[in-house]
Amino acid sequence: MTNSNSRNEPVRYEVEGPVALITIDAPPVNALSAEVRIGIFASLARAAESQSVEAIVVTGGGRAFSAGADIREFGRTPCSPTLRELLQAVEDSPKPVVAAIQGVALGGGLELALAAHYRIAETSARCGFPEVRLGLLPGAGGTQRLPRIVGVAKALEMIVGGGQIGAAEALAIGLVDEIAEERQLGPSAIRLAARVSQLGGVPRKVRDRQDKLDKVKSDPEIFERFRAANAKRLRGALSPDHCIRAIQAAVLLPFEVGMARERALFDLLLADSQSAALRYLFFSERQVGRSDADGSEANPRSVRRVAVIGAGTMGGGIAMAFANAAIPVTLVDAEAAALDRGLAIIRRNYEASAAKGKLTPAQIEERLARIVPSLRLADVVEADLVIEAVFEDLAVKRDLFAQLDALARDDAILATNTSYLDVAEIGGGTARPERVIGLHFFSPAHVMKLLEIVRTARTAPAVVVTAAKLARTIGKVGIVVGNGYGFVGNRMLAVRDREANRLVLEGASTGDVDRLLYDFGFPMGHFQMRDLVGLDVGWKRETSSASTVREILNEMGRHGQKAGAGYYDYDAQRRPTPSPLVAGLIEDFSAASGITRRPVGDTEILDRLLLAMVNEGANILEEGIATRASDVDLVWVTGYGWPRHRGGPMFWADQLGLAEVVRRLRARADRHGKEFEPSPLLERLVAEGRSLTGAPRPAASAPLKEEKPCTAS
Ligand code: TC6
Repeated sequence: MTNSNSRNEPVRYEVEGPVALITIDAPPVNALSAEVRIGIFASLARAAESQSVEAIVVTGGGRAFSAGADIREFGRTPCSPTLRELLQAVEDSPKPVVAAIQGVALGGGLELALAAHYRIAETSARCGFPEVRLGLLPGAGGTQRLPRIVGVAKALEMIVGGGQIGAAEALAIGLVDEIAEERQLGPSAIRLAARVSQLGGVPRKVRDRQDKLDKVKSDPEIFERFRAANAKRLRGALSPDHCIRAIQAAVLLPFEVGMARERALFDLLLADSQSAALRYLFFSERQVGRSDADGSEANPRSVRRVAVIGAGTMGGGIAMAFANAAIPVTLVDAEAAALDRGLAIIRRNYEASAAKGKLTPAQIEERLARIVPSLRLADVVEADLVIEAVFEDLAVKRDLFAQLDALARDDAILATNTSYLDVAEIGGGTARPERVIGLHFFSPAHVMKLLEIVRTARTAPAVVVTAAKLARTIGKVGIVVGNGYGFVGNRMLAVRDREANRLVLEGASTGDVDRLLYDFGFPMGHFQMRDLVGLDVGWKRETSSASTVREILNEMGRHGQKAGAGYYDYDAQRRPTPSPLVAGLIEDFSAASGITRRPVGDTEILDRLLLAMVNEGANILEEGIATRASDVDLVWVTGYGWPRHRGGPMFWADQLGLAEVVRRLRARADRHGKEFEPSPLLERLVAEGRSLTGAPRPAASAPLKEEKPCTAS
């Protein structure tokens, strides 16, 4: 093979016999940055000019064919060759181009493969269009070429769904032409290229294929059916809708016009705050867990076995989260009946996943085998990490920690799953306060992504780093937070709860509050969420004194969804209807509390619910309970259903403009009390002209930027 590259070039050019091999070598994921585009463009020209080269293979070095456009370049002035220009050059190449896919071909990377004339993938390769998760659409021809090759139904599923498919499926649907055995991709691709070069003539182009599109012309309702079936996914988010429109354009319009339509829709999305929010979350998630232990260089310790104390809903879910990640768990409960019940629920949960096709029967047994039940607390001795998930009571947890301290190995980490209590106090009686930490899982713990990692003033950096690494291992977004009441998530929720309760006593209805939060994009409203969690969580009959509406509801047995009644009435399918009884009860409670009810407008409701949270989030940052504004956002997006396309409360506040946030908070403080006085952090940021997240506030309609030639940096 001849090779004429200088070192560190992001694109390599080699020649083997009649085939030019163009390799993208831009770690970590071969994103199609300006330098890479320039490199591929120049290599294509070189291959075109070469007398000896008859066909071209484009492939990726390292762990990806390509993860697509360089997301960091979005929003900057685009430079030429743009991805679209590059792909045009690939497709127009007079010599056939074969895309040889290993690792992942995502977004623009898959578009590059679709512009090639042939595609071959290694057995383990994965393909997908994740743009929708960034609030975008495949804007370099993906929406026009994919339906031409795999059909409209599959294209809708892949582009609007944003998931990935494996090589076998890619072959089955015609996305790739051949599969290569592992580590045989290079030679197989070169052989394919040499073979197709023998065919002669103009290489076939995906753009010229029409058969799959014609099929849909007799079924124009396919798009409306898809919208209806995916209404939940489409709610409030712009990009899934624009993806559908672009695919529709592929069916209705000639290729070039469809391409222009795709570009126009892409440009709209790129200028919109939803995409800015989703791109911000993409990078924020990758920031999580980095240099969180006070910048310490501490090394994570290995966690080979975990013990979970308490086989209730939380303990069972936590055990599943570890078993799912192939980490063995000892599940301890003092009562045999509770342990049996917990194990039965775990089995039921796995069987439900299997019924949805997510697990095989063998996988269920494999995971169950990793959970070893025990009635003896002393069995924690084998664990590197012990997590307690018992009743939320300081005395109970302190006592348990004292026992665990005596039974667990000296180097084991003791963790509490408390959602509000002081972690330092829980572990205060142990001889190992530096190995005490909070691991606040969210219910159901095997499903919810969020894990608040609570460090006390004495938790050792190595223990924090270990928890952060473990979070990644078990597929959680592990946010390191300080040890303060309710940490980040529940502290902000408590503020929303306070305002929601005040609003309904002042004259709003529970339905008003819930409708506005739902329309904002939350999966459900505040009172519906309370009903779902259970109104009796943290409630005790002995101490209940009808001092709040919630206490009264509990005293009436209205414990929420599971009881068929809470703030709402529920039918057998757990569908809510407003309860006239509860409405009357709230009115009586207002009167008894001396509150004169009044009409409360939508703006006031939303301001009080959301701005109160923003203010509390700023206080949390000011106090150092959260390290970064993006951590506060991730807590709310991954744990509490804040709509992703709004970025999180801190990002949302930046989009409103902090000066506006402070102005509205002051106005609310005048009317509703000092709780709304702006956080000192907000005041300071406004004075300094800065934002919470570092994100600039977008112009109302960002002008499209002119393209300029790329210069390699
Ligand atoms: C598109 O293509 C649109 C085209 C139309 C244009 C008109 N760009 O996730 P990891 C970085 S839109 C820039 O930790 P993994 C990432 O930030 C794009 N950077 O690794 C991180 O950097 P850090 C459509 C990127 O193995 C590092 O790479 N494509 C990009 O867990 C490692 O990432 C996508 O949406 C990128 N495209 O997962 C794909 N991708 O170390 C997005 C990654 O400095 N990427 N980085 O923090 C992914 O889904 C995953 O990164 C992965 C690898 C599956 C490729």
